[in-house]
Amino acid sequence: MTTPTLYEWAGGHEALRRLTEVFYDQVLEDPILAPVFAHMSENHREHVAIWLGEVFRGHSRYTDELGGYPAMLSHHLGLGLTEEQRSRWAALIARSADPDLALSGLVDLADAVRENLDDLARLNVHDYAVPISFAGNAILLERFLRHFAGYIDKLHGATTPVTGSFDINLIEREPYGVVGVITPWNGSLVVSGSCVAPALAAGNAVVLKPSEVAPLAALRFGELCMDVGLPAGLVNVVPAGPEGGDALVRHPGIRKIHFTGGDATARKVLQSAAANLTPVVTELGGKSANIIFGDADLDAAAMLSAHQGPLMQSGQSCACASRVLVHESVHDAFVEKFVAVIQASTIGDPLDPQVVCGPVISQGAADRILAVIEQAVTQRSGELIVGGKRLGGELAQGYYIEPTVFIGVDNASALAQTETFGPVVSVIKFSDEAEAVRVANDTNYGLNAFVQTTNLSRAHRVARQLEAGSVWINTFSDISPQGPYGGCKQSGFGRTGGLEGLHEFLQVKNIRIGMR
Ligand code: TXE
Repeated sequence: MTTPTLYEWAGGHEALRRLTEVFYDQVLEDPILAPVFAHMSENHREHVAIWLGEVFRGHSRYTDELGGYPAMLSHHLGLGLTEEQRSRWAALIARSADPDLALSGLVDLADAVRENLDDLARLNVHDYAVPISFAGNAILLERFLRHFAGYIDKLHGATTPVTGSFDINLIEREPYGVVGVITPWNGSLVVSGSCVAPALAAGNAVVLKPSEVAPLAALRFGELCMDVGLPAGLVNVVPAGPEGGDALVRHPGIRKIHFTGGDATARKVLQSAAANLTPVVTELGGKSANIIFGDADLDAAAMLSAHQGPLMQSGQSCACASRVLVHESVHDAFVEKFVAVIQASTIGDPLDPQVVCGPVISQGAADRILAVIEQAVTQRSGELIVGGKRLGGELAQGYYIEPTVFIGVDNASALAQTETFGPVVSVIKFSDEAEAVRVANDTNYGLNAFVQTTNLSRAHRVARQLEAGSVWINTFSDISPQGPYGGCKQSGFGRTGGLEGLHEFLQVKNIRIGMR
């Protein structure tokens, strides 16, 4: 099969082909983008054409004329998957006959990520405005690749006895085939790593669909996969919007979906996946409680709560500790230290290494967050003591929202119950351990929970009562390849990381050999 030209990929659309060419002319003159796009192969130009097509479709009056565009995407998907992907997958399975080769492939990819950490960090900044001081999360991608590479030659099954017979009863785990990974705009590399690495280690091929808001780092990752010589088609980065995501979920060639994003989208994904009964893992939002007990180290707790709360990614993280539950005996002392850390933090240009808090992702997000704040003030959900406004002055051009703190918050209020996905936290006072646990669990979400205490027995006791997939005691939500990460309740189901994360990309087969 001949590789379609850019014009063909543009669905024969002159304007889109021209847009892509103009895009390239501009990009190759840009000091930041040129290094990223200059040595992009024809194959990647297709992806950029598709990505531009999505932008084009959204902004142009050609929508009707381009009506068949999603079809082009599923054509793109269908074509590769049916003929080439399967053969490449089959090649990979054959390769797994030589685990050393597959293992070295993932290790080479981890090395390539290591060599391009600065590049990937800068693309993270361009993707979702995460401060460069925090954009180095591509190192997690590298760690996931190294960790799961180690599993490639250790994917073993089991045998079990069969009552009253000498039959051999084998339990084997096999790859699904081709899996789809859909990532959100915040932390696309971390989510990519936590899904793509175990999927490959398990012997699957992957179609990775980054968010249309933040495709750059994922595209670069796709390129690194090509650069290290992974079989073409093993990792396919398809930047597209909701339609593209839906096309991926509905595609009969996709045997498993890993979705990370909001719960509203997750419901659509599950509905679409029902068509082919495609199994889905969902990693969704949170409204995590951060419990500060009276015996906690308040200076450490204030620092952690500020960064795990409104500062890290401007609160745009599923792991944002957005409900701070403080024991009445230390409430005022803690709030004073907490506010001091927030007010001492540098807010500004995410490319400035001194900056710890950058803008939010879009005008829409800024408007939504300001509306949440205004509603909380109007409904007296709590007392606004810090922030609450959009920043002006030299930051007026950007979507900067002040880190915002409400105290005396009613946990039943929308402020405390709805994921804001912005730099807004609620402080809630409690009087005893049972009340803290009750309030912490009084949410639809269950992704993370945080506990600050110097009492180890209490830490263990409380951790077991908290309804959350991960509980962090006196530490940040330091996601690692070794630990299974994921939610309960409306924060989703399934896990990434650890053996649990690997098993998400393997299906179990029972083989019984009759011994007569
Ligand atoms: O999500 P969206 P966003 C959560 C976070 C917040 C949300 C923010 O808590 O709620 O994600 O991310 C694609 N069929 N997490 O705004 O809008 C879309 O193109 C198929 C949790 O990006 O749900 C994008 O690629 N796909 C998390 C992706 O879905 C569709 C870590 C997510 O988009 C689609 C980070 C459709 N119909 C954020 N519509 C965790 N728990 O680890 C959109 N998409």
